[in-house]
Amino acid sequence: MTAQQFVSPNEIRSRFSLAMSEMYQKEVPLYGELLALVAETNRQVLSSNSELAHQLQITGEIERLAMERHGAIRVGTAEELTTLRRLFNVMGMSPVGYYDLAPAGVPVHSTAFRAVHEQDLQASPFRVFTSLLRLELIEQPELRALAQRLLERRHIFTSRALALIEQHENQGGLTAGQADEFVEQALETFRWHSQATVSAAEYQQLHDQHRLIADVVAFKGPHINHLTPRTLDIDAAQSTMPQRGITPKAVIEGPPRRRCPILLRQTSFKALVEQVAFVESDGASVMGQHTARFGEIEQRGVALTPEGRALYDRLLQATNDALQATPSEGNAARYYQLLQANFQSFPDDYPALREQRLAWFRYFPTELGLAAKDRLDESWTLERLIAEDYIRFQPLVYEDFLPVSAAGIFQSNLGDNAQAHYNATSSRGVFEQALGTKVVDELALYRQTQQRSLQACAQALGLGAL
Ligand code: OOG
Ligand code: NI
Repeated sequence: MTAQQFVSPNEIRSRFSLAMSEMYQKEVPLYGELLALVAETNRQVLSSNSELAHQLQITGEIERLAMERHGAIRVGTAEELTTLRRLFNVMGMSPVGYYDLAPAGVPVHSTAFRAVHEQDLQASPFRVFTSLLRLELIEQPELRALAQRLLERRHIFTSRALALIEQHENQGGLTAGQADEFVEQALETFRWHSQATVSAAEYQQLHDQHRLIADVVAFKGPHINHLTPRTLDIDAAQSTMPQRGITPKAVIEGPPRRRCPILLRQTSFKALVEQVAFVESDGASVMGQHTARFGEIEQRGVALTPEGRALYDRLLQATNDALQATPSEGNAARYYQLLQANFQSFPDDYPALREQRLAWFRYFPTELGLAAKDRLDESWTLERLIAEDYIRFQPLVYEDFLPVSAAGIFQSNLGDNAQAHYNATSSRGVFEQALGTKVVDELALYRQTQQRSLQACAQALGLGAL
């Protein structure tokens, strides 16, 4: 079998992402409505903001915009997480970054599975925010034991999916027929099951400990709990949600609205109350409700360097300190005011962000630069090439997540009584052990992408290095 006969991981990921979206639209029709709203908003932004349209054309983001989405799942054991890593690997997705949500009162830690190279992200930017429940944070020993028992006896992957993962590992890829089957089989893991695996009383116990625990433990598998398309104007999308019968959460997570968007802004619609059936010990079925699945939208901006990120974290913290409360419906206006005021000290134009090394960029040679190629030599610095308009730069889009925002998204879908406090220390090592590998450092990825674009410029302009 030669590599040519295998379907590329990018192709499998792109097909899987589409299949997942189609499944979720059927499961949660409101998500389809959200997609329509985002498509309409993006059309309007692109037709009215030619500068942004141009920028997205140069970086190629315009081509991936319609396929851009992330999803989220939650699993319960190391074995489930390890197997998920192998499943995502078939689609060219690696675990990037570590997110500890315990300090924010959510008993999980997480990573994001995604493609790591800009060319692969361009082919399909699909990502999955994947959380591992921290059973050790369940206080009552009997409840912890119940959760463990339930998790140990479930099988979240079909046997065909497991066989195809192994085949991929052994032969180095999947053929066309195998890839089709893989997409179909892998999807089963993420499907919603309205039949719970516990009795109504057990569900209640798990739920009372933390709603998230019931969501992870009481069902057959880690149903996809939301999907998130990328919007170019999250404020516009948020404000038109109610016109389409969608109720958004109180505040948009992340940085304030800016001319040059940074990192990631997110908002979601409230999780749906859904009918589920519990199984009693005598086999009888009892109807009940479960609330977990929702829809989300996000606006992505430029990725920040460690310095930029430190500044972001500091300003967000200052905002929350000044608010002295959790952002909510009641204090939303004041929260936004404080956020805007605090972020005044974050430069809001790309040249300043670049000069102060707060953000990552990609560099592109201009027609002018290519025409001047023969006159250039090693004495030309990057700054001079930029000053002469021989090289231009574009913001490198943030591909990851934000722990404070993620906690806000979790909380808004867990109800008001879910504010828990955990003193557990961050345990990246424990997470990596469960995952079976170290997570990739996202900052190294941005640095490499920026560096590759400089190398490509140097080559195009006949220079040694930049
Ligand atoms: C994940 C919430 C985090 C995001 O976009 O930050 C998330 C979850 O609810 O399982 O998806
Ligand atoms: Ni999300």
